Amino acid sequence: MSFYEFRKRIMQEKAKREKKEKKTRTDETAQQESVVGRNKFSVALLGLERAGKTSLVKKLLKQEDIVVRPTYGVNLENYQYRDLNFTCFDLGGHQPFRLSLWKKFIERADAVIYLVDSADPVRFDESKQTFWHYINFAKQNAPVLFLLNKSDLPNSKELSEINEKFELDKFLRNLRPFNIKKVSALTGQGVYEAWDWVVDVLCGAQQWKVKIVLQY
Ligand SMILES: Nc1nc2c(ncn2[C@@H]2O[C@H](COP(=O)(O)OP(=O)(O)OP(=O)(O)O)[C@@H](O)[C@H]2O)c(=O)[nH]1
Ligand SMILES: [Mg+2]
Repeated sequence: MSFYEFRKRIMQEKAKREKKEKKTRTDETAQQESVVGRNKFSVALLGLERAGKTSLVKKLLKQEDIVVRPTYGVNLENYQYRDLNFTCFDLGGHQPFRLSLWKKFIERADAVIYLVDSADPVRFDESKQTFWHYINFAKQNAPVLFLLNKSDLPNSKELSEINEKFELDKFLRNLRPFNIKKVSALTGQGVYEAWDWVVDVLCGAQQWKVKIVLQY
């Protein structure tokens, strides 16, 4: 290959790369702008069966007296908070629902909340695989909140242990807003603080563009 042909090829590759980068930037901006100034959001709640997703939603809706049953398919619940409207996609955690439903709801969600039963270490491996598999389908900048549920139970694991087990430090290399919190959907401990974080991020979406949060 002559020097001129070589140079031409380099220039073509550079132009192609720049075009691709520009498109990615435009997509990201469009995604961010789509949440800025809105007062309606969708939030997907994920986690293996019995992690406590429905209990969390019931707690937020102050419907604790309702006996929770396993979710078949998806429950759509509307929740109003701080003058904002949320549609919660409370997804069934059993495997058939994961396979058939989760992807399409995650793709549409403005924010994702993943719950792990912090007192059930036997299922940590399965939960970890599920988490990392499905989080790939979330919108690029959608905030992800990782909740250690059932923290009221005496055998619930500590945050540092679960952080390590689930390799959540990988989010430090990620551009999406991310946070981990301990909650109990049963007692309500930490539930509103957790939700506040999601709301703060969604409302201030612009400033989160390249920010990472890891609070313990
Ligand atoms: N101790 C304790 N129990 C909880 C907590 N959250 C949920 N539970 C219990 O865990 C069980 C499962 O809760 P669900 O809310 O139905 O779990 P889910 O994730 O919605 O389960 P699927 O709908 O099957 O995916 C119920 O018996 C709840 O009462 C918690 O924070 N602490
Ligand atoms: Mg449920």
